[in-house]
Amino acid sequence: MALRFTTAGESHGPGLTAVVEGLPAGLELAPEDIDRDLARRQLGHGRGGRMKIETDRAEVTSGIRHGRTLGSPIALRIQNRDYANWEERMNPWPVAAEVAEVHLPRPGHADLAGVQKYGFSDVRNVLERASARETASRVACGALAKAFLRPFGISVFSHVLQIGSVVAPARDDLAPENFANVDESPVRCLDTGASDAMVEEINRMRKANESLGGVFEVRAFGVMPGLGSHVAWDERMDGRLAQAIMSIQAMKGVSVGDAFDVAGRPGSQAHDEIFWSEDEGFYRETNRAGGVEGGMTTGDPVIVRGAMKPLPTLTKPLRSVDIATKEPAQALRERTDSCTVPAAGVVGEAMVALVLAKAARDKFGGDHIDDALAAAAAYRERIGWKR
Ligand code: EPS
Repeated sequence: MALRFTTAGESHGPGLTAVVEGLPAGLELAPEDIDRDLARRQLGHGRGGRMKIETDRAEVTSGIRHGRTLGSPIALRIQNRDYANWEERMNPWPVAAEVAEVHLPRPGHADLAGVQKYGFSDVRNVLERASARETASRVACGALAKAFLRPFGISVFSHVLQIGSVVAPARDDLAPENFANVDESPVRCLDTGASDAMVEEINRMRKANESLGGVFEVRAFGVMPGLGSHVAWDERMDGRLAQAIMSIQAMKGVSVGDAFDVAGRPGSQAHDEIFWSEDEGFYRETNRAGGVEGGMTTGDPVIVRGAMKPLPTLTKPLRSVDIATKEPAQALRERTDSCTVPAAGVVGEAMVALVLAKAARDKFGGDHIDDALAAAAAYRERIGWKR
């Protein structure tokens, strides 16, 4: 069965729900596997008041028994603690109280196109689902994908490369151990100097009522060659990674490997030459391709970046129009975060893990995790992959 997942839930509704189908039976899992990533997603300098209210935990209501998957759909539920403060406004059923509608769409948000498309008079009917609160569900699903990838030797990490105008120095020497302490930086940046400058930039811009975007990078290590395929457009790994990253709220760009830099180089400096040795088998000395060639993984780390726009809820709102009166007005002003690029990196890890896990499920099959691992071992043997 193909790996797939779906999420449900509004930002201030009773809770978030996710269902992951297609993981094999017998996979070992602990509650911490999920809750650790949920907690990591809540971190990061620049979050607003909401994160003091929520302590995200996933309740598993199906698909896992005594710490092992059953092969059946895994259902997860994450409570919105803030619902206690929104019970009238977000109740699934009619309430006695008069609930004011929101009529001020924010430039950059789903608000205006959403009310037009779905025929609403209340922007809240759109913004609640468009909110990045939904990414908590994705991170929970991604934690399951990471647990599936782990016995194959695949690990997925992320770090922040840019916040606003502060750019961390580029590094091409990163290994899994370099990410051990990345969450200790308040902006999840590996460079201490840049990390401090990013925190300052957030503080400075927050005082000026501004929000900030930036760039994060996800790296997956231990990925065997041949996940994804050149044979069909929708099997291509780079296409799937791009869709997965772009589907994260507020993303405006994605790149795989050296991407936009490669576009400006001559061909001789754009590719990764191929070598072979008895010890290593096939190997490359560079990874400009970001671990994907011809829509398939190459065996080198998969490297994907996401470019995030500044959050569109501004404490000094932009010009907009009241959708009821059509009069000029300032956009909705709500409690908000000023920068969520560090959290977006954690969401990026989840999405990349889900894409790789799906491709590994497609390639190795099996109803029990041991079937899938045996198929992967036979494949490694056939292609002589030694890493
Ligand atoms: C969000 C706005 C903020 C964020 C929220 C996403 O929520 P609120 O409007 O309640 O202050 O905190 O993110 C989360 C709740 C979360 O868990 O990440 C938005 O409009 O996207």
